[in-house]
Formats: sequence, structure tokens, C-alpha cells
Amino acid sequence: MTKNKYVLSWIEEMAALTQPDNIVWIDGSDAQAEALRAEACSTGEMTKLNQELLPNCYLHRTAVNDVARVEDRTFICTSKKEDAGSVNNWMDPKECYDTLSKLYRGSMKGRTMYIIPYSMGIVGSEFAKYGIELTDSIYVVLNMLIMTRVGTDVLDALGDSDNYIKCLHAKADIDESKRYIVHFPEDNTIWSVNSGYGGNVLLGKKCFALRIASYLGRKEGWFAEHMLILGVEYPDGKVKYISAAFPSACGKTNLAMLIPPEFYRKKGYKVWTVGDDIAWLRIGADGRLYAVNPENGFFGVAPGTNDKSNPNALETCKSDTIFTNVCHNLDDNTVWWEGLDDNPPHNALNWRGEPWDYKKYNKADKVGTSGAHPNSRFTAKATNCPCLSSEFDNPAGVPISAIVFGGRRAKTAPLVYQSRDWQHGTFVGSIMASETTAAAAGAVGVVRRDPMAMRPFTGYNMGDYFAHWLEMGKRIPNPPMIFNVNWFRTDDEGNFIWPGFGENLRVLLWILARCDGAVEAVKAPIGYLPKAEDINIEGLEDVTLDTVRELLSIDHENWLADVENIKEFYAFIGDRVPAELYEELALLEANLKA
Ligand code: GTP
Ligand code: SPV
Ligand code: MN
Repeated sequence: MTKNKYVLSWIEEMAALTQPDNIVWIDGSDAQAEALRAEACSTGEMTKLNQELLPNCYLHRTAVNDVARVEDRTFICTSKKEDAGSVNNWMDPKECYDTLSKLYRGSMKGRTMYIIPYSMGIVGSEFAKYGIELTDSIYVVLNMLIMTRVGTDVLDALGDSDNYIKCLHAKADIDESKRYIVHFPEDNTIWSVNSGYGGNVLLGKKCFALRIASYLGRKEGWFAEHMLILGVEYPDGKVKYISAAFPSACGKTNLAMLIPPEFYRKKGYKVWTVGDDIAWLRIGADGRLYAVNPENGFFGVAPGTNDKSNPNALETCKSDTIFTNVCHNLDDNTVWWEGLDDNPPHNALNWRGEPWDYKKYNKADKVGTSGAHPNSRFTAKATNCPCLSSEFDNPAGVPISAIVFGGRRAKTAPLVYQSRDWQHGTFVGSIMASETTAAAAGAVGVVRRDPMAMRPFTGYNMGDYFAHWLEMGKRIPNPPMIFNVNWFRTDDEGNFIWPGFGENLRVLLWILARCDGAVEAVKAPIGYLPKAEDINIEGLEDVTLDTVRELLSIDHENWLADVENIKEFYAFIGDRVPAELYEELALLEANLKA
């Protein structure tokens, strides 16, 4: 497949370590993928679903102890500890290579090693970056075929260069006490062992396109961010683009694929999806910031996806999709998850593969009683998405008008506010906080600071990351405006106040109007807030002007408590937090106290 001596000698070395019985190059062909699907079905690794209702769709279950990213087993191995920073786990590179080599040694005996040459971004384009993943999992191969651009053309584009990311994955024993997801940014290397789940093993995604890419972006003057990219089309046909960073399972896929409320649809508004999880952003020749989605598919959260919340996602995963850890309806050999509809299957297997009694479902113990795991996912092709942007394949990317940060905050953050300028916007991103979700192993619903939604994904020191944001701001002649949103404010009974989903377009339109200077705003201690009457609520049943006022209200006590928490968090990040952000923090405190 290639004569590249760097590639060949690295594969030889990794094969000598892992000792597979066979080595198979993945060429990106349908015939090879089909043969692998058949093999996975013959061993029980995957189940072929009802081909009339769900053509070319499959079900896979991971081990019960292996259902989410493992942040406490994820390491950044730079030669100096301070370059990884206190937010990341760190291991000395040599020590880490030694430790993991023992786990890899002979781990592929009796197995096949698959070689996946893949591209993040359009093959051959200026901004594409290449990787090769070695794995002993067919499930990984089939997911990578959907999520990235795979095949011989990647090797052709790489030529005889050594500029690619070396990714090694072995399932080994799926032993969680020996699970490691480690990154060597100085060596362009990613090693993953003892997992078979999503973000831990699809190494092009979080490991490469965020952790390694953020490290490269800082060196090379661009951004790799945990952001969706969408286009809002106006009735006159003009399209404006927004990128938005929300933490895991906080609504990126849903926002990226939103369907405008009927009121707006009738007027001719449309939303187009460019990406739902990762954006690479660079300064264009015209001085604006341009974003590309380096992925080729969606690894989306299944629970909560239905024909009201996200019909586009549902349509996208009706064919050519791999479902992971959802509920298996045995009556018609289809899949189900909580929030799909009100008809849970009566004859079904839960995400663990056990007979499932829907009557025992208990919201307080979702993991124990649900049909689908709360972090169950669909892997679906971007090209199956009905609202995929015509710019999806544009190697130049799309010009970004607004950057939006957001998270799950029951109280503190208002529905939307705008930062004063880039520096303040960077501060707003740096103080993001959100309730944790099932996307990562550990407690769910605990508020933690998650700067720019990148806490688990920054491949270097968080203080340096903030400095990179400030530095980039100085270099972008026409920077996007920066906003913060929160769809998740709750009332005293814990119900969401804002209807969310498609209705979020109303907030996006205020944001874009601000970018055009077409609407005024109110100066508040935290930035600019909308006038309540400028959030259009026409056609909304349960939302009044007073509801909007409540959603935009700021509780000074809550915010001052947050300020204290931010001080602790900045101190935890350490002395590389830029002085400019401390200035912004002091200003916020003073404004709140004034
Ligand atoms: P990752 O793939 O983990 O990075 O997540 P994501 O940010 O793409 O999250 P996703 O869009 O899949 O949403 C996760 C959960 O949030 C789903 O269960 C959604 O139903 C729910 N959700 C998304 N948007 C909204 C919203 O506007 N309001 C409310 N209340 N819930 C939402
Ligand atoms: C996330 O957790 O932010 C995801 C899913 O997008 S995973 O690929 O598993 O990281
Ligand atoms: Mn994500």
C-alpha cells in the first residue's frame, strides 16, 4: 500500500511489540468494509439489524465497564510536566512508553492488526492532517470508516513524509485498572490500551483532532476546538456561520442540526450543519476566522434523540449506522433508547445484553435500569444528514461570525449574553462551567469548570491555552464576536424553563443581529444582555416576556460565589494564566459589587 519508510518501519516495530497473527491494510473500499461487517457479525462482535427498516445498520455492545471516556486514565506525556499543566494527568514519556509496552506486548497474539490510514479534513487539502491507526478491533475500523476519510489516497497524499500521527490501539483485556489513553504530543504519537469505547479508541477524534491538534494549533497559529459549526440561512438566501463550544452531551449535535420553529420556517429560515463536535479554525486571507470540520461523520448521543428534538439526526442514522450500547428490540430487530418515543419495547435486551423490563425503569438509577446506556451513541455518515451544509466539503472552511460558549447551568448563567471584546470573550470562555454528563466516567450532574468545553481535550497547559486564545485575537483582523448561552436554566421544580432545541434559533438570531449591529443590548456586570423584547417569542406557547426576563436575570450572590470558584480554578491552573484574564476577573467582581 505504501513505500513510505517511516510508516513501514513504525508498523514493523509495533507489530513486533503486539505480535498479531495477521496484518490487514484498510483500503477504504466498500468490499473490504462489507467483509469486515460480515466477520464481526459471525463472531458476535456486531449484530446486523433489520435491513428493511434500518439498511446497513448494526448494533454493538461494549464491555459493561467500558462505556465512556475515562478522564482519570487519560495522560499528556510531555517531557516537562508543566507543559501538560495541572488540569491534565501527566506521565514522563519514557516511563509511559515502558509501562504501556508491557501491556501491549503480545496483546494481538491470535488476532489481526488492522492498519487504518486516515485523514482529518479533506484529503490533499491545505489543512488536512493525516494519521495511521493500528488496532485489533473491527468495530474501531468500521467506526473510523464512518468518522474519518480512510483509504489508499491518504497514503498517496502522505507520500514519503513522516508528518502523520502514529496511533496504536489494542483492546488487550479491557481491564479498566490497566486502561490508558496517552498522548505524546512531542512525538506525534497516541497510545490507547484496554478499552473498546468511542472517544478512547477512535483515535482520530478526541485524541488527535483535539488533544494533539490543539498542541499543533498553538505551535502553528490556529485553533482546534470542541465546537459545532452551523450555518443560518436567511430568507434572502444569505448564510451566516456560528461555531459553538458546549461540553460533552450538552447539545452540540442538537444545535448543529436544528430545525427552525414553524414561524421561522415559513419565512424561509434554514439551518445547515457543517460539524457537530470538532472545529479547526484558521485566519483566512480576508482577515476573518474560517472553520472546517475535520470529521466525516457523527458520533452522537442516542438518548433524547427523537422526531421532535432532532429529526435530522434520526434521519441521518436510519441507514449505514453503527449503534453502540442502545436497547435491542427483539420483536423487529431494531433499536430503541430512552426519549426516542413513549413505546419502550416489551421484548428487548438492554445495553448490557440482558433481557430488559421497561417497567423497572427508574430515573434515579438510569445506568442500572435503562434500556439504552445514557451515553449510548450512533455512528452515522455526514453525507446521510438531510441538513448537511453544501460547504461541508469546502477545504477553505466557512467564515465564522460568532463564537458561542455554553454549558448546563441550572441557575447562574443567563439564556444568552455577549462579551465586550475578544479579551473579555476569552475570559467568558475560560470561566465556563457545566454539570458533568454520562459522556465521561464518573459522577453526573456535578458543576465543574470546563473552559471552552476543552477541559478534557487540551493537549497542553491550560494557562498556555488561554494565552494562545489572546494571542490569536491580536492576529485576527476581523474576529468573530463572542457570546455565552445556557439552554438549561431550571425552575424550582427542576424543569427546564427554556424550550430549547429548534427554539434555540431565536437566540442565534439575536446573536447574529448583534454581529450586524442591528439590535441594541443592555450593559450588565457580566457583559451585554439582550433586551427581553428582542428575543422573539412569537409562536411560543409557554414562554412570556416575563419568562424571558427571568431567563436573562443575574443573581449577584450566585455570580460572586462563582467568582470565588473561578479564583480557585485559576490558582489550580497555575502561574501561566495570563494577567489579562485576572484583570477581567477583577473587573467582573468590581462590576458585580458596584
Ligand atoms: P458530545 O457528542 O458528547 O460532545 O455531545 P453534544 O454536545 O453533541 O450533545 P448532544 O447534542 O448530543 O445533546 C446531549 C443531550 O442534551 C441530549 O440528551 C439532548 O436531548 C440534550 N439537549 C440538547 N439540546 C438541548 C436543549 O436545547 N435543551 C435541553 N433541555 N436539552 C437539550
Ligand atoms: C464527547 O464525550 O465529547 C464525545 C464522545 O463527543 S467521545 O467521542 O466518546 O469522546
Ligand atoms: Mn464531544
